[in-house]
Amino acid sequence: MRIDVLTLFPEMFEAVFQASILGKAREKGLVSLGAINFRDYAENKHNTVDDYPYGGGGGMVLKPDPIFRAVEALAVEPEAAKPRVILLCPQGERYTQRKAEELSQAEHLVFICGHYEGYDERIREHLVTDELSIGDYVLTGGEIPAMAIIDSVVRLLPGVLGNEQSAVTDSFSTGLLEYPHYTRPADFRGWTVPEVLISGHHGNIEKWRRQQALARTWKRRPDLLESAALTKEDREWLAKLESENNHET
Ligand code: 4FV
Repeated sequence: MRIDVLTLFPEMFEAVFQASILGKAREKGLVSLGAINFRDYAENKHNTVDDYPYGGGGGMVLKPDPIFRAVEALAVEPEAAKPRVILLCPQGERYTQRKAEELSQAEHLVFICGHYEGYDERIREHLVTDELSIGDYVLTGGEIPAMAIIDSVVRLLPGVLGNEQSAVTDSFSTGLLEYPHYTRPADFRGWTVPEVLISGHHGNIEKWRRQQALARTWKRRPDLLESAALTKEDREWLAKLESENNHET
């Protein structure tokens, strides 16, 4: 997979693209990661990439020409699939694990990171394929959202995570929140690890983990249960949780 980021602060991506999982994925050749300063594609006297809005009003608007030139300069091989061009903004589609799984199938992703009140609409209409938001809050720029999305997509690529299974059982990948994890020591300050996890009985361990994931999801994110794939056993366990909860209240 090829990923390019259009930004005014390419230096923000240097450490992120070299460290940890992303760095190893690059070294293994599983992904290529590039950060391009789209100011280099501003061909006006002062190299400006933003301008005042037509119609007046506060804030500056990202100009279309530097962005179009930067994307067109990515020199994608003619036979390569056209890239997904992703604009980061609060008005975008709310980013989820399902979207991460969808994007992980793409050959080429291009992220546009702005720092402005707005983006010239012609960028949205004629260049962008996806507008994404990482949450209902306003950041100073699209760089951190781009890093979050790139991180969540690259970890799903085959060969990136040492144990690919862990991506499958992550929170949200199963449609549920993740079950609790424990590691050595078995007794830490008197707080002990659940017996079942030390029993060596894999069937019981799997059942306990599923029940814990259901309970945690039921308590913290019941909305996820509406779309999760639940078995008859899952539903029986949830009904038990409900009845116990009703007796307590
Ligand atoms: C954002 C978000 C976000 C708004 C102004 C960048 C900033 C500036 N992007 N999810 N929340 N973007 O706040 O994706 O253009």
